[in-house]
Amino acid sequence: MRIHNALWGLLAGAVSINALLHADNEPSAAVAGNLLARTNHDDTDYEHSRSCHNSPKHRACWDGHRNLWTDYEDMSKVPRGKVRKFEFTITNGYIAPDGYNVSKMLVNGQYPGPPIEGDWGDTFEIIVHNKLNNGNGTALHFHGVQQLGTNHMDGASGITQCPIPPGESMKYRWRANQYGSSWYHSHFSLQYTDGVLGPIIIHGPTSVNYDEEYTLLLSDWFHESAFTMFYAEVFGAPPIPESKLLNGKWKFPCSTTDPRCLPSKGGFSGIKFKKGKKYKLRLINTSTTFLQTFWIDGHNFTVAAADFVPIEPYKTNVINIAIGQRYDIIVEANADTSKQTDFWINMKNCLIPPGTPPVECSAEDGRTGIVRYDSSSKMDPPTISNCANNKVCQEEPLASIRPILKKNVPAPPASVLQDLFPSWDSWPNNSVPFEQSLGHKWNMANETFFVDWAKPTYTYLGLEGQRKPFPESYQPIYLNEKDKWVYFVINANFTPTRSGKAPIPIDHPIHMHGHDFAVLAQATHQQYTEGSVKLSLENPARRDTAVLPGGGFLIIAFETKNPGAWLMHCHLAFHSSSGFSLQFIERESEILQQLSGHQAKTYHKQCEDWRKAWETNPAREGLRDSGA
Ligand SMILES: *[C@@H]1O[C@H](CO)[C@@H](O)[C@H](O)[C@H]1NC(C)=O
Ligand SMILES: *[C@@H]1O[C@H](CO)[C@@H](O)[C@H](O)[C@H]1NC(C)=O
Ligand SMILES: *[C@@H]1O[C@H](CO)[C@@H](O)[C@H](O)[C@H]1NC(C)=O
Ligand SMILES: *[C@@H]1O[C@H](CO)[C@@H](O)[C@H](O)[C@H]1NC(C)=O
Ligand SMILES: *[C@@H]1O[C@H](CO)[C@@H](O)[C@H](O)[C@H]1NC(C)=O
Ligand SMILES: *[C@@H]1O[C@H](CO)[C@@H](O)[C@H](O)[C@H]1NC(C)=O
Ligand SMILES: [Cu+2]
Repeated sequence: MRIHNALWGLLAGAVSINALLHADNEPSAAVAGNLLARTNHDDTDYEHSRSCHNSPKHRACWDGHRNLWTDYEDMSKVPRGKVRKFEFTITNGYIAPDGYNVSKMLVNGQYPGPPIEGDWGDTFEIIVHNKLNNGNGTALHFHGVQQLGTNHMDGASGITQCPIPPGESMKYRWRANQYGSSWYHSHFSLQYTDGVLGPIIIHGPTSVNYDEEYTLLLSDWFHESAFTMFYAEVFGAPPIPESKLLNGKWKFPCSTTDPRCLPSKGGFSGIKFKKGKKYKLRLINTSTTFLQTFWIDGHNFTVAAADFVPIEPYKTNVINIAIGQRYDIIVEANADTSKQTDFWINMKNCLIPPGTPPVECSAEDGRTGIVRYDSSSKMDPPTISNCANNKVCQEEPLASIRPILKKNVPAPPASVLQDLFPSWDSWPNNSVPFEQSLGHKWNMANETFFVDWAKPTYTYLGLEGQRKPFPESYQPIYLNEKDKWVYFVINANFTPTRSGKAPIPIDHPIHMHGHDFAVLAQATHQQYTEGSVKLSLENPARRDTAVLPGGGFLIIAFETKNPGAWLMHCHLAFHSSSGFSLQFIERESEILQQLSGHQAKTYHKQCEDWRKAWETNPAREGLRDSGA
């Protein structure tokens, strides 16, 4: 992906960022230019289709009485569904998805792992076998799934479980109150970057009609192990990916004299279009480092859902997707096929800092996959575009994300906004002035997150004996009042840190477990001060991942409706691993009640086994990451 050296230097903090910052143009104008007229719903009769069955012409309905307007956060209103079973074995293996042979960790021998697929309201049962031979534990998290009443199935190691020790298994079971597109991934250290992930597809209503669908997993890709690269983050900056993958495929331009170069294994993923049909594409960003820009040559599209939340449709021809985010888009197969029948699907890294245009058209090859109207074609399309219409590197504007199921947020008294600012600390000794420090770790709310896998949050809460006070590095934020709106500012604007150094202003995709939060405000390069910003309270954007723009702030709110220990972290995996994380302890007295006696015993046994396995694990001596 050839990001130029300036970017590396910038990330490493070695060059002045001013040169790049002055390029901060007026993003709103550029964004508006890209945002085509909103649909008048002329291509969907969804306002009139509340009581029918889901079909290509009636995607807003579901089963006759549930539809796009059903409150899916109320489990009693969700379809009953059936039980869907999956069995995943995690192993080590060699793969070459982009034509370069690398050692990774695989789900059922493949990357990406097989889909978890079913319908709205179904119960999903996933048995995970840890057959890794490198001593790694594992744990599966189901990204964006709210886990209403099943916090213990959240798969966060060090929080809701001890890791699954090598040679052992664990069964997850949860019910899908939401529907849409997402992904599952390991929540053991940096393991998802090394391959342990796959799509989650939950069929339900959609705010735009379509005929058929495809799932597109978009990812950056590294040729080294994430565990090795972690040192690059701590002693410098997040490593730059070598490659990018669309559904686990790409062509890396490697040197054929390199024995790891296997060009015959690389290639482009293709999807087939039939003229006149409409396709739902589930775009799922499973990246580790970069925000990406996505577009398809010769096509416009309509955005129908953001994360697990159906939205009022809007048209565009290019979209930015942060790590962990998803968009369901509907593309009409109506391209001009008189000169070509193959079209590039493009994906480009967004340049950091935010608000700047993408790398010049020539700097990075945007070609990532192919749409084919002639299914027999094997040709590469003639290139139409290698730049995304000046799309700036910024999350989709909040005003575009208007949930169909409307929820308003009560205005907060200014004093209740709690500041969870990110910052840097010197590492390994946080008393050393930053300039003299060897490395750094990330803080959230002035503390570096770190959990002991052998003593998860649940153990401190009293699942294996007495309730004990948390160590500071567990960063619990207690939310004990029931059904109450809580509000947080995540302020990245040069907050004083312990070591006196402010982090370089780049975008951080903030993800929360157990909730869709409302996004009340989002600003780039701007200081948050009380009362200085008008909050969006009337049906604001709701999702599980939103960007904290570089040097700016993000204000979120959610209702304490789901008891549990829920992580909130940066989804740039290397940041989360170096401490950019914290946890909410929501309605503590109700958390452990969710486990049956049998489940509590299983938890204890798995922890005992993990503690035993860990004693002889050589990784004990190395630089350990935050855990989650
Ligand atoms: C990939 O590399 C491993 C280790 O060197 C080797 O065993 C394996 O055969 C290679 N795979 C291919 C397809 O060449
Ligand atoms: C996990 O496996 C990687 C190699 O794939 C190794 O570098 C790392 O130390 C292991 N970590 C743990 C905690 O076992
Ligand atoms: C996925 O997210 C990363 C990180 O936020 C970003 O750089 C990348 O551009 C995104 N991919 C797409 C296709 O939007
Ligand atoms: C995409 O939208 C633009 C602006 O409305 C329009 O000019 C163009 O013809 C559209 N392209 C296609 C393939 O529909
Ligand atoms: C950490 O740094 C401070 C200030 O330089 C020093 O006084 C202290 O001894 C150091 N601590 C350790 C454990 O090295
Ligand atoms: C962060 O912590 C340090 C020392 O623990 C303290 O001096 C400083 O005031 C704190 N900063 C904020 C903004 O809370
Ligand atoms: Cu981050």
